[in-house]
Amino acid sequence: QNFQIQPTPQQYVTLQDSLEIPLQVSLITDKSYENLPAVSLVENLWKGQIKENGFPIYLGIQGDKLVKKYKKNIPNKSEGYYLSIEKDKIIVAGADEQGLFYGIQTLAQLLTLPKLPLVQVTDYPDLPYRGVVEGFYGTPWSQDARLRQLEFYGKNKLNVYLYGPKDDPYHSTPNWRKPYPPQEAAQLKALVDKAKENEVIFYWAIHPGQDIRWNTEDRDALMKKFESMYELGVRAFAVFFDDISGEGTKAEKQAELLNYLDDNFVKVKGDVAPLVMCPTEYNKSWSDVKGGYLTTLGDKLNKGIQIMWTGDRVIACIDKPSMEFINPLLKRKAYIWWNFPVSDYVRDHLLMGPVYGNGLDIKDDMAAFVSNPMERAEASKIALYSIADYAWNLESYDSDNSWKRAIQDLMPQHAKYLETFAAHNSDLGENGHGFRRDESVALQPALKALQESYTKEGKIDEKAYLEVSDACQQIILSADMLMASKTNRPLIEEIKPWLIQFKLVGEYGQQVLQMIQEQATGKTEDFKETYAHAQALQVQMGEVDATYNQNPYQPGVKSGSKCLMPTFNSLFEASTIRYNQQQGTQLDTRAEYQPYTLNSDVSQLALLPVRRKGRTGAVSSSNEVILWQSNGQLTLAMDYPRTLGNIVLDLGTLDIEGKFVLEVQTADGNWKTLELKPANNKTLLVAQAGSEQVVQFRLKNTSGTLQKVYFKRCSFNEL
Ligand code: LOG
Repeated sequence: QNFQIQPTPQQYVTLQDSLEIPLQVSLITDKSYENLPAVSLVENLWKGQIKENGFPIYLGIQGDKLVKKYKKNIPNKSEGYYLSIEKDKIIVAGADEQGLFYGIQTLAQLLTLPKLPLVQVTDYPDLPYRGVVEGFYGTPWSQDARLRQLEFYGKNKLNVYLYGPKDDPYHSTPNWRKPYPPQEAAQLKALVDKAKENEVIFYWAIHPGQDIRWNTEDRDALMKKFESMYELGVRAFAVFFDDISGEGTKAEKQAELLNYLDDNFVKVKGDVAPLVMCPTEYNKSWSDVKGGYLTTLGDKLNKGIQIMWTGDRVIACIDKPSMEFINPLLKRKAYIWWNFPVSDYVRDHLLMGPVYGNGLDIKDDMAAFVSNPMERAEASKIALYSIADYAWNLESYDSDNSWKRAIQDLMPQHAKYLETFAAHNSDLGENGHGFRRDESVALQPALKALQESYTKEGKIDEKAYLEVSDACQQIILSADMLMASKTNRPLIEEIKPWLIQFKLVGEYGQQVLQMIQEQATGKTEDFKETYAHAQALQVQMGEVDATYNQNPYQPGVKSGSKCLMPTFNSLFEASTIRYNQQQGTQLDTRAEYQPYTLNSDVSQLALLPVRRKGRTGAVSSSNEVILWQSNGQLTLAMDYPRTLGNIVLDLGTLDIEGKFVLEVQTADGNWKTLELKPANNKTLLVAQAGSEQVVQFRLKNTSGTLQKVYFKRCSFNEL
């Protein structure tokens, strides 16, 4: 693959000549730059080899005498730089401190080549803010992971990191009022320092909305918390009002608080970055324009305050129409919070495919583009690399090329294997938001041809067969090689359960191929054994799914779930059916079975997947506030009448009397109401389904008005 600067520069001119990499260099720069991250970076590149008579490197910032000659070459854009590598010198001239740093980052990339090419790079970012919002539910990133991230942001020219993990108790309700204990405080301070070294603005976010009271006491508590974070070195702040209900959601009050912080904290301190806020109506599908929430924010919030936005839906790609909808309401450019590759609502999947779908023509419409990533920090880097590429230079963004470079960057020695893995671990599976990604793209035609010719006519498409067979081998090889790889262990540790599963998928594919071969050629004895082998692999895949990553939300480990597994399962079933017909046998033909079906006219619930593990059924939970319309219902139907034990619900409230009714329909067709009782001191509710066999149960809003509730749990067990 050809060498390319990351992120894709605006202008890159190469002079078709090169230079031996200078072993010793001398820095010609201003004394006052001594402590700049850019200068430390150069010093690191030539550790101990910065000498009086070395190869000259000029480092300067627009306005300096030193780079006066290049005044015209330096882009007149913040964070821009001009880098010129000449036969007898190197010039790095930044439009500002950050620009100088990025110029050196580009130089650092060129230094990985065998020889240093003579080039002139004129470069700057399309968007003023680019980066990451650690804003997901689930285990927050570890300190080590965050330190590695910040360095990665520096390398990829990302300049913001917003710290806002939902499960950090000191970020959210009720402990947002309390200062961090000493150990956590020290760790945050270390992150702030690391961010500075990488020219990343470290935003600390607070999430007070669920229990904030709009009085001076809570306002002062918030100011005090900001003050304590300021003391740790934080110079950028955000307030998130997402996923809350009640008092805290009032636009008027939110704006008042933010303006107060802006006037009495940000402006008073003088060295604090613009405030960022996440609104309660943070996407179009939930916004009630007539209700006036967004227009109130747009009108009232001080002009310098940034407002976040996730697009047309919670999970959505951003395009021109999405920006044209929101910007006029906010009376400013929206600060995009892109919910990808976040996987806190599909925790059994890894999202490692290409980043695509965002408009390439909206660089002037956004104030920022930040990504909400996966709980798995290293695995998120494939997407983050491409997001950095996109946000720097939208028009030149090429998703496939960027994806391949990202993989190369993460695991240079084993890129081929990681690419195989990532190609088949991209989609999210069924989910409540209905957001999907392409998967197994290159193999799709062969999978389809093989499946169609065999299931329809019992014929084997030889070419497709060979291609799929080869892919299975590659899958097994990749899983083994990655598992044992000595490079990038943090990544391997994160994805290990999926590597184990991935290998089984490859092995299962091989057995299924053998099944259709043996069935088609009449090797009946061989078929029986291969069938048993395939079943044994199904059992093992089930065990991996039931053993690793057992979070209570979407437990388990799915791999190749969009194309590989459905094709293999269909071939398993088709070949077993054909075999049974031929031999008069009754081998079980089912590769997998779904006994429960969900049905709902509440749009946020309608797409939630249901799963069964052992004798327990569960509807996938949801993170956000559900707008449950009057008479709206959720029904769970059984494949045949089953005896249920408990039905457990968590709507985030115990106050359901007169609002929700839970009913079961027994085998005789009658409906009866079940009593929901509080199960503990939290918000869990339990009902006994009784001893009769049940065909379905339903939960209905009988209050006559819209209810705003959470949907944290809906599970049941069979007796
Ligand atoms: C949350 C976020 C979560 C994401 C994906 C925003 C603004 N808030 O539905 O914390 O990671 O969706 O589940 C959200 O997106 N709520």
